[in-house]
Amino acid sequence: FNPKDSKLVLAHILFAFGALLLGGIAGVLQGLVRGGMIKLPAGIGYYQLLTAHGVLMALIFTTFFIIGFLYSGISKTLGGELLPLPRRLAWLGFGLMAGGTALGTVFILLNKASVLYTFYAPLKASPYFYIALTMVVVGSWMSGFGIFINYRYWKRTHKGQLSPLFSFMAVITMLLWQVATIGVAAEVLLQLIPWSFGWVDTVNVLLSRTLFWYFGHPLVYFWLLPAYICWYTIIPKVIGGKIFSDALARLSFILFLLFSIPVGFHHQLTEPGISSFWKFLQVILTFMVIVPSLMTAFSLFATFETTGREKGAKGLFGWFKFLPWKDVRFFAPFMGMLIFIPAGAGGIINASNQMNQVVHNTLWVTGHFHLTVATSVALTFFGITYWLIPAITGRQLTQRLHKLGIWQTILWCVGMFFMSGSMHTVGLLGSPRRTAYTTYENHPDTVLWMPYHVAMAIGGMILFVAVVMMIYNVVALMRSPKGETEYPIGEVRDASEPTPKLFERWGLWLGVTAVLILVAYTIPVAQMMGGDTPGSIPFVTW
Ligand code: HAS
Repeated sequence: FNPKDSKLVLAHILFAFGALLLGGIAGVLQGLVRGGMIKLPAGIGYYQLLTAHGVLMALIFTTFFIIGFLYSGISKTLGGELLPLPRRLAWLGFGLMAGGTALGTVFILLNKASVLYTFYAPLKASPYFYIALTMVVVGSWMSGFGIFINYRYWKRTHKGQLSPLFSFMAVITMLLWQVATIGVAAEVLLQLIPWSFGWVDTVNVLLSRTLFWYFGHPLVYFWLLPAYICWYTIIPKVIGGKIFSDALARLSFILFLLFSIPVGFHHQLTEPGISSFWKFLQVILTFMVIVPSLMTAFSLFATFETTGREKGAKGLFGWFKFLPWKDVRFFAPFMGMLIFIPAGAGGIINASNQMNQVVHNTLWVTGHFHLTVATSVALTFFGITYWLIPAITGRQLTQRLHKLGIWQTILWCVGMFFMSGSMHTVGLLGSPRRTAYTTYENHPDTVLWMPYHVAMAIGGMILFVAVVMMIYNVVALMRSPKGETEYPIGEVRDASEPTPKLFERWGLWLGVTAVLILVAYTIPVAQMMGGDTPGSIPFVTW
């Protein structure tokens, strides 16, 4: 691996795990507070810790890891090293993001930004928190531009050739991110910063939430797609097989680009001010974005089965025995896939308007995203880490590390079973999310919730041990004996269909994406800006 690229990738990955540790500490503490098991000293607040947990885990750990991983794959698949300009842009991005993270964390710890990871208005943070977020987003744009430049250069120098699957997927992931972050950038720059500095007195709350969710839903696919990159391109190689279909994989990523943005209203189904027609339209589009995940599930089963059969598996499920259960590069992402089945089913429940009325703003939703991002995605990222660090630093992934990784994965799943399981159950009993410890004056309905809150805290403690173990494993990876570890990128099965050239017509896909966004958002946003939202008194100006 090119040493300059190795440094760049490693910086991102290690920063990500630093954020995971801090976010984990904040996470376990807020869980214990919520469960009524501890009281915080020195005036530290529950919401302060919850903000630190959400920001560091969901926004910082993920973004740094993803950019590091994507750059590693770009370097590997587009000629063995990065071009100088993309590498410089990535370092600039890293610097901006790291500076933004440090600034934001300081303001959260000072209790000047206890606004949770969604920073909804009218909760107001210090302007410097929003500036910190801007630095993170602008930094990530720099890194995205670097990936686009490297990809374009490769396409120009390899006329008529299909780009490597990994690089195609990395480009879609970053395109999705750049288009999505326009929403949050508009919210922060045009609304929250002027308002928090006191330059304007009011903020259009509905518009700010809409801009947030325009970004917030594709954000979850920005987390998911790198995990899918691993499932599509890395896992086939790790299990000794081949990629089932290059065309299917690319099509599923294109569908994510098209359908993951114009769906933000499914987070706002209970909000007044958006007419049911636009909510309905966005719910339909949400059901469209489930399709590429179903395609992914199909493709994975096909890969497992064809590989197993080539190795001699018989019967309907005989291939199961041929999977490499003792290989952490497979085991951790596989547990992520397995858990993505109930996690995805939960998402479909959330998206169904009537059922959303039951689960919205309850702990069910918290349970949902701890299965999706905090298990399916996180375990896949951990699975990647086990080979990525030794591959780029010239070390070995030893048997001991495989074992440690497998135990870490099991511990994570056990912790998550207790935590997310009780969140889902107590959510259905009505327990709200984002609420500090309270006995609700011993209201009889709420007394039932308490044992679940305690089970959540116990699950949280197990997960915290698993976080510490993961950090230990990262340190162990950095110190493992010198040697070689493969960067496992799969090849496509010979029998698969050729990939249509159309799939690389970027102008076309970006154009369709823009049209879908305009259809889904123009009228409702115009209504919000004009103060003419459904249900409002006509001609009222806000
Ligand atoms: Fe979600 C809320 C709908 C997926 C994350 N979601 C959230 C929030 C987060 C989040 C963070 O419609 C909370 C935001 C907040 O703070 O308020 N979500 C969906 C839907 C999907 C979905 C329809 N979510 C995700 C993913 C996330 C994520 C992925 C992170 C990475 N979500 C919602 C809705 C809300 C919501 C509403 C708002 C709720 C409210 O009211 O506030 C879909 O994309 C899910 C599709 C997935 C599948 C599963 C496919 C399975 C696969 C695995 C195959 C396994 C194999 C191995 C092959 C259909 C690919 C098996 C092997 C064997 C041997 C068995």
